[in-house]
Amino acid sequence: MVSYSFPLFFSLCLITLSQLFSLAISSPDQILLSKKKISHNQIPTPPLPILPLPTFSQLKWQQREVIMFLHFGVNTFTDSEWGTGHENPAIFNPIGLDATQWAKTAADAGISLMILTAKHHDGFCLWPSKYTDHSVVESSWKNGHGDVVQELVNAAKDYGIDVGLYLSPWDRHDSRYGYDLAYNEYYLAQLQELLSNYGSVREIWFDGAKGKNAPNMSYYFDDWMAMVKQLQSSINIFSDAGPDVRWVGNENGFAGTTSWSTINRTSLSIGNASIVEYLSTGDPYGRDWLPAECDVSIRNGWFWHKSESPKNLTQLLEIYYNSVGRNCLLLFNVPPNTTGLISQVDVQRLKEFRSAIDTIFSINLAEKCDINSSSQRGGKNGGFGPENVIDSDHLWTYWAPSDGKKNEHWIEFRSNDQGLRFNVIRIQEAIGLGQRIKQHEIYVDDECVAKGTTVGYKRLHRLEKGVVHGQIVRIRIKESRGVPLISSIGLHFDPFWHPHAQLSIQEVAGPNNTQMHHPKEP
Ligand code: FUL
Repeated sequence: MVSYSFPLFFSLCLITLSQLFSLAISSPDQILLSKKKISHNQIPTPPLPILPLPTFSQLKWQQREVIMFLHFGVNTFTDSEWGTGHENPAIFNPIGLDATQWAKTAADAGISLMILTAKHHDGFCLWPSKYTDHSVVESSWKNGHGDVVQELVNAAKDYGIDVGLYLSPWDRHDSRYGYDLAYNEYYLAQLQELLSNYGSVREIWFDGAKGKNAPNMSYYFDDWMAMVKQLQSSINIFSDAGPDVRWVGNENGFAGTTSWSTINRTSLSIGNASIVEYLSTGDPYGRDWLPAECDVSIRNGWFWHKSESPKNLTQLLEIYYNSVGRNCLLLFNVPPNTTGLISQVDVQRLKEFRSAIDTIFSINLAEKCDINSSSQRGGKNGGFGPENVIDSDHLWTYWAPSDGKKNEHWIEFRSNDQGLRFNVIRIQEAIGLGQRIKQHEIYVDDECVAKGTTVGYKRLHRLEKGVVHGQIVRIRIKESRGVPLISSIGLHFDPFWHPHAQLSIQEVAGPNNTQMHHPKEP
């Protein structure tokens, strides 16, 4: 307890009284003025976020844009997509396997994460799991001393690439499958091996596929998820229902034109065909941040087949615009062949793909324009001006309109020389503070050339009428959750885009395309 002497107590009371008195005689205007004075001297702060928000690992994941899937295993040697589980492990013999070729191919394509099928539905393990003999140990490859997971990890490290693993829940080989306790223990034991012995793993893939005649059983998802998070702190867990990354609902590489990273996890479940539409669009009222990943193969099948060849560049670009350009990540499958290498035609196609993307996006015509906006948070020089949309930071510097303005927000680019000629518009939101934009329109010299709903991390519009030539480009945000925060805008020219030759989903997906991850049962 504090004790005061009487004179000290008396003078403290006097000071407080005189403060109260001066407050009482100052007019409301004076109070406002003194508040204003204070706010003038302060640096404008960022606006409050709008929940839900991405985690640190989800933000890192989103910035990767394109990642690589490697389907490899006994199916590669039997020319099949879904193995029976009865394959003789001796058939697995990729004599020229060179994981550095895989990593180099990825690095040359600007890919920073590779996900390997450590175990597919046939149950054959690409690492020497001590819990089964159905693995590389029983194969002819390296006389049973090989470990594909380890080779991938070593090669990826040399190229600065991260690793992810696919461990199929459905296992057609193991006799414990169908017995809840025994199989869940087996599955968890394998998860522990993969997530403890190979260093940092950035994504784990829980596939929802299961054949119609497979034994009925429950997976102990809560145990799996808890164990994964305990063993790998910066991992993202993929499944139809997250918790970190969700399936987009098809295997064509196409997201919905409306694409929210937010959704309600309580409405999702793994292997549920009735929610594919919800998975592809997400939910503006969703309470969970759970962005979508678009998995698609460079060939028709997931595994390598001699008879198949890679999709052409036009198809790959169509996929890119419809996945990365719709606020999603593109998980691109490039399957190693029976030698254990990515085929040269695929390597070549990936190179063409990367060089096309670089050609399209390396020049941003917006950089040469005068930029204006309807308003800006904190006034001129407040740090939230429209010029932030052309710097190289696509996350944490952004244009923010002032809070109070209820009207529509817009940002405008004026060419200061002979005009702008472009056919692609790129818009990116500062998603670190939540996904906000619900409706937007783009005008060139007062003519509407494109419109859409969500934006998210990245929205790409290829202009339906082809190349436009104009002086003033205005992007109008018609509706958003709170004020829109735009981190980057690009006006680009895509020499590969011919609107009349646009491909349909069927033309991109090929003949064996399936909506759910369920091909015909072998
Ligand atoms: C599906 C599987 O059935 C396919 O074989 C492939 O692995 C694909 C990525 O997921 O569910």
